[in-house]
Amino acid sequence: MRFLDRTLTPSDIKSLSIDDLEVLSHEIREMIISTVLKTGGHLASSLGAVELAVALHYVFDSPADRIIWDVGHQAYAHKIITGRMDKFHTLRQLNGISGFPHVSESVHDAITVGHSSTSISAGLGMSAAKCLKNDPANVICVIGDGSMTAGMSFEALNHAGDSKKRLIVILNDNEMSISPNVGALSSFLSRKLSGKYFQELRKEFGEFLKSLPKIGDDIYKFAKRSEESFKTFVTPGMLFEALNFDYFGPINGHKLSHLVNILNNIKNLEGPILLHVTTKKGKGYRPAEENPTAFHGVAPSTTEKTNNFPTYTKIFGSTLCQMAENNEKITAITAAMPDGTGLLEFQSKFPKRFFDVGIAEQHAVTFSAGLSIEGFTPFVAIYSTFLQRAYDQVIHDVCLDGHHVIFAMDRGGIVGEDGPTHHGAFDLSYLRPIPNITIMAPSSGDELVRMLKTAESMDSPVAIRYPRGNSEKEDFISYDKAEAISPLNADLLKNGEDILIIAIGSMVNPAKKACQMLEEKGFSPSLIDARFVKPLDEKMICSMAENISNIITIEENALIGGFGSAVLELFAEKGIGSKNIIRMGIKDEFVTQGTPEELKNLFDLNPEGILKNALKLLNNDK
Ligand SMILES: Cc1ncc(C[n+]2csc(CCOP(=O)(O)OP(=O)(O)O)c2C)c(N)n1
Repeated sequence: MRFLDRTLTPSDIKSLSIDDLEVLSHEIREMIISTVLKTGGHLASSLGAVELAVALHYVFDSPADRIIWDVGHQAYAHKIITGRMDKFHTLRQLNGISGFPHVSESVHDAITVGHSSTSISAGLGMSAAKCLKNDPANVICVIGDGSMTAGMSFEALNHAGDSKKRLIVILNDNEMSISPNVGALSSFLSRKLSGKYFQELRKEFGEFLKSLPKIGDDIYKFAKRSEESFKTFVTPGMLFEALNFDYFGPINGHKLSHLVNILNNIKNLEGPILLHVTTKKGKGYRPAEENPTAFHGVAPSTTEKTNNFPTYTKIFGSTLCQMAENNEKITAITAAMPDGTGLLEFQSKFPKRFFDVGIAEQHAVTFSAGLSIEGFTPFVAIYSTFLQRAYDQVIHDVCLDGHHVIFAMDRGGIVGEDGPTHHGAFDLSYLRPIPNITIMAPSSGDELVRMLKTAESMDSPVAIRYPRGNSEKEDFISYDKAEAISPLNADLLKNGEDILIIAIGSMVNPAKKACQMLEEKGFSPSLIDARFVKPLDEKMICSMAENISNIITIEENALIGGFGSAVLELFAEKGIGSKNIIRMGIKDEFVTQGTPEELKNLFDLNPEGILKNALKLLNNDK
């Protein structure tokens, strides 16, 4: 009988032998591979953390002991062991289980996650609370070497070292972020792993000792002490010990016997502990081991390719390269996502003007302000959801002084299966109130090229937000042929009398289709592609709205504070008093997971939904 023939809970595995745990890990790995190749998901990271999850649940008592998975994309084995095996096939689907730990799903998910580098802060908070409650339970944070590079992790390490609270931090070191990990910390960790540097220095030191004619007691003790401090000096222990952590490792994170031993040993120690574990990303599935970046996130096997048209990401990356050929001031910045944001071509063509700063969105933004101050034109390529982390830097370091930094915001709107932590649902709302910024959203691939050119020609902060997924045709306009949009104006696509639809970005195309449907029903709609969220083309919007009483605004963004709100603010200011206005967009809730289509349907963000709302207004009018 297989262990996974029945649903497991953590208590089921406590009585197993180490050999049994090995077999269980093998079964879990098989289940992860076969399921994720169907459902899609974070395959390589989860395969690397199977033994870690098994050992943690074997040694600790979740949920009394809190196990916190940083980002949470590596926690599939944890899900399988904590009573979710029978739902595992619903991973990342509408109404299925989440791809990340989620508190509503299990008491074993200590906190809901998806964005990186939060685990040590959350864990330290829990540990401080346990201290106040005299609760002796453990708090364990599992964090990857990529996530460890973020400022937030260092802020937490700094606080943890000072507070001396009981906290176990497990550094899951596979030398990879999504792409190979970058930065000084990463080189420091891998230098130790190769061990060459240390081995060579140690050999030299030993030979030096041997060359001494006679080693007296004192010299010997001194030599021993020196070797100890020397060892600390060249190991990652140096860094963590300096922050008051007791450092253990590195140990092989796929050897269950080692993991179980060391976890049992450190379990009852006082103060902050750092256990350094080395793992292989993609472990046990050859294609993922060989290409962990490609298997970091895999698409569902059922994904129907709607078309092979270039994605907005691709159009951005390719246009930026064309731009950089002509303008040597163009620079590109990514926070550990060169692939996802479409910058690989730029990286290889213009390596000196390309900056991967690690998972450090705040730093990426202020670093770009620095580039701009020195006369460069930085394009910060970033997912909408991750720019949230750098809000203060956008306001304080870029917009306050009006620096020419361009935010190329990918994944604006609903992203799909990654769910609530990853939708770009808020950017229009959070950027709109900031003075000096121009906000654009293209309705097509060609428009994106024009907007990039427009942004290049400006001299102030700009955000261009575009959706995940494909554009609407096979090719896109080349940078040379594209004309900057000047003056900043909207596009009147249809000039009818019965209803005015004002759409932005990804919602322009569905609105076009809805207009056709309305025309087929005998109505005469107007349609504006607003292009700019800030500043609005007040002249066009107001002149149209003054003559048409039925109005719909539509956006793939939160309704609160978004594009529709901007239009209503404009109407209030100008005294335009139409009562028949419907704002369409994302309601006041966190959007769940599912395919983008399923999720857009929930909010009527499709041609049929727009038609339905339009008919509501038109029928009331009669
Ligand atoms: C704030 C934030 N920025 C970017 C990401 C995208 N992201 C998800 S996982 C990941 C790499 C994490 O690397 P590591 O912690 O080493 O884990 P591994 O996948 O190697 O196991 C990145 C950049 C994120 N989730 N959160």
